Amino acid sequence: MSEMFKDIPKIPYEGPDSKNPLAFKHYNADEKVGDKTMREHLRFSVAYWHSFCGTGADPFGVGTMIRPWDDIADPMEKAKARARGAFEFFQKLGVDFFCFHDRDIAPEADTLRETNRRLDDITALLKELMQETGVQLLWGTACLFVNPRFVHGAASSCNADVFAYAAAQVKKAMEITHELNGLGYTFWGGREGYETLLNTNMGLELDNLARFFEMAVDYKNDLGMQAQFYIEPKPKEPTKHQYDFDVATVLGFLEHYGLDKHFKINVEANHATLAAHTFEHELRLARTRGMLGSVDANEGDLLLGWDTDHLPTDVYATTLGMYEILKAGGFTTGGLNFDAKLRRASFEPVDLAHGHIAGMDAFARGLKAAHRLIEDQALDSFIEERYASYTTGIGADIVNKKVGFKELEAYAVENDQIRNASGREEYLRNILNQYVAG
Ligand code: XLS
Ligand code: CA
Ligand code: CA
Repeated sequence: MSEMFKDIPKIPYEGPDSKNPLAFKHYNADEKVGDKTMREHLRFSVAYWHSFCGTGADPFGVGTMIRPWDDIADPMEKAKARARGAFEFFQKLGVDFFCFHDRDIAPEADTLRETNRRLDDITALLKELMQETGVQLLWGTACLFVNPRFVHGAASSCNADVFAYAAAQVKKAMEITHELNGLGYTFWGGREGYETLLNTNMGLELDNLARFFEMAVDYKNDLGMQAQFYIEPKPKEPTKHQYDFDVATVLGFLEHYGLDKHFKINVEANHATLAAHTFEHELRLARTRGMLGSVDANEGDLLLGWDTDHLPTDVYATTLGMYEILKAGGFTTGGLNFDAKLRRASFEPVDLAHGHIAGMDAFARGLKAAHRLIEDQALDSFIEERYASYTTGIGADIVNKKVGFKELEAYAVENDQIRNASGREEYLRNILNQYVAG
């Protein structure tokens, strides 16, 4: 097979002193951190849509990205060349996983039947490429938001024909994910939300969304599919109010409809900040409830109010993110999927390498720092001490549900001269700085 990304060599690990821009300074795949290698901890994945389908278009201008398959006119030949290019890139970068939407891998045709036939063709090619390279599918998903039929949403559309079409599309996307031994299947809300309550039956839309997920769970059982289902929260964009607003909202939804045992959460860093949370807040809440499944590794620009999907470079965020992931026991089916794109002005193929090297090095540094924070109990011992009042006396009685308001009142009147200890945030930030600096 002829080389497509000629400007991108195989990316080696050269260590922190290297000046080679096309080398890792921190991500050393086979180096152990604790009892696992970096490769095993981090489980990097490249997002097909941004890296191989993204054009760089924005509301003010057309696409800018230069890709090796640009001049191929036939859409299926182009899709096949793109697939070969994608696997060349995965191998040069040394990642073990990728993720896709159905419409990223195969272009939509005029009929659903023909679209599905095209998907089968490309799925066969992906299967070969996966066997040749050993690269695995972290998760698959369906694009239920680009085509104008989804203008009012998919499972939450006011139009039952659209609900049916979306079901057919997800059924097929699940089948190809299963065929490719995908480790997961993600539901991101797409246009499942609303613009104005003036035209919206919120109760019916939420019930329908739950019905859609129930059908997906049933079909997963029919297929004998093992993949983990994920829901990916996002608060806004494209709709003003997305139903899967944040982790807390998704947990409430899943628990209300009795669906929680069938799903885990795919936390995206940029969606966390759009919801006015930190990345680590969303991860902490998901892990506290045993629902942390996978991560879309990117970062937003906090000066902008939209989903900019930058390749991540903020080592504080990767450290605090990896801290939560390690505390959750690490990934099982999930991984770190770079759902991230190049800036419009970074249009050369080699920029794909620079962006992913930056992301992988940032997470490698985060992993090492988080591992040391945990090993040294640098934060844990402080937190343990801070809550010590709940381990004995009245605190233990509260935790063990031995007391109610009457007993607590009797206690409080005898103990009303309260002394609190400092929260020492600045002291803790100093510690974090030390660990991030390595
Ligand atoms: C969009 C989402 C999307 C999902 C997959 O904002 O991040 O890319 O991850 O549909
Ligand atoms: Ca995402
Ligand atoms: Ca995003």
